[in-house]
Amino acid sequence: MANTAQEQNEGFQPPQPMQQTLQTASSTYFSQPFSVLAPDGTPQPGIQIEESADLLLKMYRWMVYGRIFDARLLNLQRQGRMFTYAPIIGQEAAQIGSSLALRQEDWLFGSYRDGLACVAHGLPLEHVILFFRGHPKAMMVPPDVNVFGQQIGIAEQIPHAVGVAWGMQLRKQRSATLALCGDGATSEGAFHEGLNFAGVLKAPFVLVCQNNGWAISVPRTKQTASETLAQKAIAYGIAGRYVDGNDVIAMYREVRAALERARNGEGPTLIEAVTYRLGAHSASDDPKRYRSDAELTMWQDERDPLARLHGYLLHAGLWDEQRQQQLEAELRDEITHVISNAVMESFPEPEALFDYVYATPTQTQVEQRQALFATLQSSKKGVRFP
Ligand SMILES: Cc1ncc(C[n+]2csc(CCOP(=O)(O)OP(=O)(O)O)c2C)c(N)n1
Repeated sequence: MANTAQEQNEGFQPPQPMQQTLQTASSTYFSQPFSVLAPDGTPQPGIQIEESADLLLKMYRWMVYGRIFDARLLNLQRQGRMFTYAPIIGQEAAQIGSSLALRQEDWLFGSYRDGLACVAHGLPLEHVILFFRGHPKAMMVPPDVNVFGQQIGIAEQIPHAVGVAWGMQLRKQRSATLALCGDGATSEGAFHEGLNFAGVLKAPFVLVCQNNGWAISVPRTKQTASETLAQKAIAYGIAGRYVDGNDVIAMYREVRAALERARNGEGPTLIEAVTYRLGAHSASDDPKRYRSDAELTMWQDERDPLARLHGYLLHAGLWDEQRQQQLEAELRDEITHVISNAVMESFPEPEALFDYVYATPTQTQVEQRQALFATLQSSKKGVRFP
């Protein structure tokens, strides 16, 4: 049988050296994404690891936590306990490097795939589960947690985050906002509108675009003719950075520096994190229909972000097999406990769809609610969902 994935698409390979180096006053786009660790976990020539052992172990713990809960949540969906799920596997370094670079007072805005970043900035894991159970409680973020509810509309979190950053600037707060998005989001109006406002207002805002190779079945090469996504920063007059998104230390350094510039009034940054979605787009996607096994195997075997940090920790004498087993056992217990509580929460009634849109529903909403109720009542399933 013909390999349709290879016939239709160029696929997604690690970046080749760029044909040109673009330079503006604020940005340099190196020919390769910035990285601190080579894929085998050894430091790149001439680079010192300045991060403390505590920080590196914290990064690793969070990445393992993400890898474990991601597999468990996909299983929950398969068991019918969540409506859908968007796997994170492969993007742990991009999300953890970004999230751990935040200060507590900074705000994080992520999409449906950014649950790990959200949890590492304080969102209880229960909220991620409730989000995929379609429960309104997912959006009721605890008051001391600076994480906006996960966004399902592509790129919509970007103008939200820019608006909050502008508010911080007007209130003269020394804090910033960080939004995460995917490569497909760069083709949405909200991406351009958000970055344009951010640039004009010099808002304390950082956008990490996780270029994971694919927007469902659309490869990065068909998304845009730009050589990199980072270079789009030039058009908005903001800083741009091109970073190896599977290198948690590189991500942490670049996002932390960008947030610091933002808080200092030096303007926003667009960071392209080159990574790869090792899983399916969502629980209802079959990636074998559009991407080759060889591509997946290459990223899995040679570019796994967990293996990279694990390699460094071993090399630095900070890790061993016994600690690995202890950590996994501990995290599995912790995650099992959270899942048991979250699945006790009943599925919301269909009308909950309308409950938190406006404090006082509009006439249109009242009519839509009645129409939905009538339709469900006349269906075989009655008024319950699913
Ligand atoms: C505004 C909007 N348009 C279309 C969709 C349907 N949709 C869901 S995911 C997706 C692809 C997104 O790709 P990307 O931004 O690269 O993020 P990824 O899923 O790879 O993390 C699309 C088009 C949507 N959710 N929102």
